[in-house]
Amino acid sequence: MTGTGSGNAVDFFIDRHVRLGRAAHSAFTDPARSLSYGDLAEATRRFAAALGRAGIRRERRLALLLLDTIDFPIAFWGALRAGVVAVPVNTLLSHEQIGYILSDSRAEGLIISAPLLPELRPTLAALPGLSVVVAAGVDGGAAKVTGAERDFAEFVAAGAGDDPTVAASADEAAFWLYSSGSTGPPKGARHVHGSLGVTAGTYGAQVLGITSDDVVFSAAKLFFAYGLGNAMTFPLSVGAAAVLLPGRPTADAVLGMMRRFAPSIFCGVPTLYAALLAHPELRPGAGSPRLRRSISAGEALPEAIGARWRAVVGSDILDGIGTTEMLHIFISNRPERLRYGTSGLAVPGYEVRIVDEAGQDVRDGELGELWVKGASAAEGYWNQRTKSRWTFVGEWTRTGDTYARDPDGMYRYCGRSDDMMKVGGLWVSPFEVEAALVAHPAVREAAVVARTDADGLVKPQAFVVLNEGEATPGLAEALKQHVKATVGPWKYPRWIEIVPALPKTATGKIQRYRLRAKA
Ligand code: 3UK
Repeated sequence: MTGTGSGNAVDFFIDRHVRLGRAAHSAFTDPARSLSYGDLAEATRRFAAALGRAGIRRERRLALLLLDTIDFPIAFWGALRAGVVAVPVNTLLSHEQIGYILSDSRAEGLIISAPLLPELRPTLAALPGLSVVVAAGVDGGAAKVTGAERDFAEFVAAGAGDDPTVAASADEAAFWLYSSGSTGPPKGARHVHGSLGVTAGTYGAQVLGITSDDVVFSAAKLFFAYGLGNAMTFPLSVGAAAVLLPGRPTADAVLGMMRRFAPSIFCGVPTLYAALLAHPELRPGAGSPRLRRSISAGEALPEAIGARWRAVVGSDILDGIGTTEMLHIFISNRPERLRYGTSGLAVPGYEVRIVDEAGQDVRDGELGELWVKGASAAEGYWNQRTKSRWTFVGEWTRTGDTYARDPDGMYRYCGRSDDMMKVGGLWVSPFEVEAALVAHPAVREAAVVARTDADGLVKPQAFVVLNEGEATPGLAEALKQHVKATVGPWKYPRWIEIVPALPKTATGKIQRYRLRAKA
């Protein structure tokens, strides 16, 4: 897939377009600024050179805690150009979790959106290995920096000079993406340069059918494997453009983007599609006269949402399943082969199996764990050998998802084989929410289970046992705020039921199945 033989992904995704005379074509636009392919080639060269001057060498880690603006692709592809490993971090995580990821990855540098910096300074001060902090103003204005911190525009400008592009191998580490599990800290999945081209050649080319005329808008953020593929890998693979939204993807903000930039491809998660369908101003094309494809991933798309979207917006939503470990989507619906309520068929380039506990393929209609094989799989998790050996089994990757194959061959999601849930496309561990609830002085015990809301989407529900005399009005609201503030805004229990005791087994284990039945 490469043009000149360099396995460095920047050659195929950026420099090739400049060689082919597309330097003036638009690559990225955010509400404040835009970047052509030529600008991107130049800015990533300067950024890569600036990393070298700042002492960040090949194979070392550079964390990105960035809102979606044109600075994200500059930092991400600039790092790859230099052979530095980019580590995009979820900006919604708690400071504690961000601190963990920076420390676990041994990040030597951090590129951070300026609005996120003031609150994070105490966390950063406790990381002795972090030597370079660069703050990026969201609209390109200079960031307020103190001490050794640098401003992004100034950092990039200082990187003029020789071409810093390294002739990386396609098998060389390019970026890590952290993913959380039901137990233990988040794990950094290590991805190589070549995997980007693999996802572009499979899902990007064959399911999206993306061409240079497309304009992509992904409400799912670039720090997420889903957003990274949607709004960087796929458009850059064909010389197309992406539009970026730095703020929260509320239904209002998303419709505003659709009207202003008229994207042809829209990428969302089921919760957002439900919010858009509830918006009084949703119209055919969802505001964009050019809309030709809508895709969904992150959690299962309820059948009713797909059917309502088709009726109101006038085109289908293609649901597909991807994972951080596989980088992007490997089972998907396609325009010519779609059935709502299923994830579709294997994307060409991937093989899937549904296996029982003995590792044998199950028959059609029977439940088993979904395994997947494809060239975009991560190399393993950083410094987590036991979890790596469990997940990456030779050429196969275990998903932890329970699936069945329908008689027509379509793959149907049937839940997780662990206790994890996806809420708005983001992971929630019930144990983490329980721990946050119990840390509140009013709560003695808590149990959290998944409950399906009126749209068919999963949200956490909590059952709590209170300490003596703590049942005050407004407590449920206070507990929700407490969970939002301590573990993440999307993780709070949407329903809180106060119970005198939790159902338990003789050995004292919470009987979650009884709570699930109640929910
Ligand atoms: C669940 C789905 C049912 C499933 C992702 C697109 O979500 C992504 O990656 P994560 O590592 O989570 C993976 C897990 O999420 N899931 C994702 N999509 C679906 N369940 N239907 C779906 N369509 O449990 C899976 O194991 O956060 C999505 C592209 C790249 C990605 N990394």
